[in-house]
Amino acid sequence: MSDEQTFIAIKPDGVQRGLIGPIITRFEARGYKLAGIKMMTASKEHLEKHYEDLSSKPFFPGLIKYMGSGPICAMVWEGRDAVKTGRSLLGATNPLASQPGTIRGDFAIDVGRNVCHGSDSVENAKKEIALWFKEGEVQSWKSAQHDWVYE
Ligand code: YYY
Ligand code: MG
Repeated sequence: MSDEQTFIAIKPDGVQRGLIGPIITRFEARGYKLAGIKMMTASKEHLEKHYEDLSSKPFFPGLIKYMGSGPICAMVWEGRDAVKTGRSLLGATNPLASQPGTIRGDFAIDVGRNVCHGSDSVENAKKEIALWFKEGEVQSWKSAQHDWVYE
């Protein structure tokens, strides 16, 4: 299937550091298709919902504060195995454990400033896309490159 979607977000540090272009370039160059994109400063309630599974973690309050500290670039990327491959493009949660060549491995040092988010399962991708995007904000379109990316 080539229409799997994942939710990828460039966090406030990634936006401030001018990394929107480089991060988008990696997904585009790999062959993924951008189905939705917007800038959004998320409310505390929105972020608490997004990270609800982590609410008992000691880093949770700091994570919510950092994520709400400025605009986020929220995106939906589409293509075969987009969730799993999206995670591998991002690298490990802790940038110091990320391989060079990954986004976090090339652009980040601190786990609390790891520049990007990616859904960790197809089920969570669906939930996150529904949380961050309204009906009509995600486009269904055929890329002219499709038959050059997929056999
Ligand atoms: O999915 P991913 O972003 O790679 O990691 P999660 O375990 O979902 O944690 C979400 C977010 O929390 C992570 O990107 C940074 C932050 N965080 C942290 O500040 N300190 C930790 N020890 C673990 C995670
Ligand atoms: Mg996660």
